[in-house]
Amino acid sequence: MAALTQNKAVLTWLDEQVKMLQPDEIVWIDGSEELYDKLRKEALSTGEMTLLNQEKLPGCLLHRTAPNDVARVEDRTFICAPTRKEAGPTNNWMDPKEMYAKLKGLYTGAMKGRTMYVIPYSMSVVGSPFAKIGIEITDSIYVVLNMAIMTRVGKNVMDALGDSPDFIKGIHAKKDVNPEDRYIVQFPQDNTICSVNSAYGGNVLLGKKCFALRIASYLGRNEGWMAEHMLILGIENPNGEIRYLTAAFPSACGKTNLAMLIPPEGYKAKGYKVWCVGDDIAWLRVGPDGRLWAVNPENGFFGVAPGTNEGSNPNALAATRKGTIFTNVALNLDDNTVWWEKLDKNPPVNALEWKGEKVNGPEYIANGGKLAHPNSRFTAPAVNCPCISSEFNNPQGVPISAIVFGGRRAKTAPLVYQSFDWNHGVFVGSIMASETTAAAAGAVGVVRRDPMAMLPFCGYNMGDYFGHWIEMGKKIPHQPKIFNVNWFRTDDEGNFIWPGFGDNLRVLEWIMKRAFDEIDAVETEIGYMPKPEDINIEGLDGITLDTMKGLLSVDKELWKEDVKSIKEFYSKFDEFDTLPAELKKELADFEARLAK
Ligand code: GTP
Ligand code: SPV
Ligand code: MN
Repeated sequence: MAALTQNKAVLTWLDEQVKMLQPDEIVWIDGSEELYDKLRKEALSTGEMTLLNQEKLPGCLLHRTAPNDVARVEDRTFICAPTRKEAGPTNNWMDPKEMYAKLKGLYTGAMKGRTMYVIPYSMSVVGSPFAKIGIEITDSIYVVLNMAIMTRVGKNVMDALGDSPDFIKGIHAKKDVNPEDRYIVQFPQDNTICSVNSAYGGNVLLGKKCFALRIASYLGRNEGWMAEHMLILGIENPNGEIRYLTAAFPSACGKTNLAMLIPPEGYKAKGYKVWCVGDDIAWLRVGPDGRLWAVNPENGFFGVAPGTNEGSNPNALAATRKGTIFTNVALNLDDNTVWWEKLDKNPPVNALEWKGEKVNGPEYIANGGKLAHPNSRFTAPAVNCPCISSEFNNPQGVPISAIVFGGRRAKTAPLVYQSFDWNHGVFVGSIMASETTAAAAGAVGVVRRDPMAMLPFCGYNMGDYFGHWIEMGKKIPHQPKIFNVNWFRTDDEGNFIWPGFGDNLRVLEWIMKRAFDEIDAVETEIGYMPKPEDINIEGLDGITLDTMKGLLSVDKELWKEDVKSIKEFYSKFDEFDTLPAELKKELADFEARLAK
């Protein structure tokens, strides 16, 4: 098949890869519906995908990954910078030469008897000055069809690249999905990503975490911008004014849900609306007006399916009703639709669970089984989302008034607090902690430090990353205010106290009022906090002023314990001495406030 470009750098790189991978055939993905149709048919004929009910779910497909290949694999993810110092103490590192040699062994002949697909894609609007171009080669139709939803793919991307050698190289070979030889490797200095022996989302859709966070965070540091694991949303108030915020929560901690939230009845009645610009990744730059501006580099949502329903997130559910690929959810054999935990109260009786085994749904669940994998996902086009922002395709992005950090903490962290200033906000982000989730392989529910929700996604030394945050603060004349939230505080029985989901708007309202200096606050050891009566609880069942006092309480003893664990985490950065002095000072000041 004819190449979609005459670009020498591209063609030379491809030639090398073809020699190594030895595919039978090469197919350029030109972005045409015709080609996607052909690939869909092929994937259906081989059983790689299942066609769903085309009346209820037009254009929707189901895919199952190997049972050992259902989440990101952090222990097999590497940042291969020239030195270990550049990768830093929180990333796996291997000497690039050694890693390239290992990968060459795994890649050689890996596409024999297979087709190599070449996917030219743009992160952010094609041709925008802030967009970045990548080319992913893969032997998986699943990857092609997912990339077509998640990014902007096609010949126009190659046209936008022209003769430039400035593109991110991505190689993915599925091989036999052997977990022992699975590697997800970033070479930030070479603009290169290599993935092998996986066929699961975050490991293989290379535009997402590998490029738009790991490589982009490195580029952002060099070029003076930021790539963050953040949703972007706009809150339209009854005057029609829209104020934007970004929020960084770790994987499976509520970004997609917050980004698409539906205002509670009382707010709706007053005319509040929420607009989604992005649900996972934000690229942030200082605009000519001195504000921080954010774009979402993606074009779709790779969202967690379980828990998504008419009550929790009707917008996400609506987004999945057409043109969506479902991964590792259950199949309802009676009507050929999909099901996952908490979709509704009627698990299909006649079902294939996520691994493809035929089961009686209600019985299977009664015996402790899960019909869908906890990290099962939907890949849905952003345009499907009923609350997609009119600014979604604006290459300049949207101006950000508040940055929100948050995680899953059963105790310690209150519902919301505000940092004293930018540097204190960077400190608040750097000490983020959260219970681990099914989004990555490994134990679930263990509290770990996950600064800025970037622990698995920072493409360089995280101490230097903190330094970059401090430096960015100096370059933003009109800084957003920085906050921390926790939707996940539990009572003595382990139930979430705060209702969450749409009702989180009640907290965002306070955040925006603070961002625009429209309300005062209480100064505490950890930061500024709302007066309990300043969070609107009108129309909330079972939440009283006392509940709010509890949710907003600061337990100094718990925070003193937390300081011990913060120190332990910070001490990781001693080895290369990259923790900024500003953060050391913030920690000392915090300790002093707690000791008072
Ligand atoms: P990634 O795509 O992995 O980055 O996840 P995410 O941060 O977008 O998380 P998502 O919104 O998909 O939510 C993950 C899980 O948290 C789902 O099971 C949700 O139902 C649950 N969740 C989201 N928001 C809330 C909330 O406000 N309260 C509670 N209790 N649970 C929530
Ligand atoms: C996450 O784990 O944060 C995700 C899903 O958004 S993945 O694409 O697998 O990274
Ligand atoms: Mn994510």
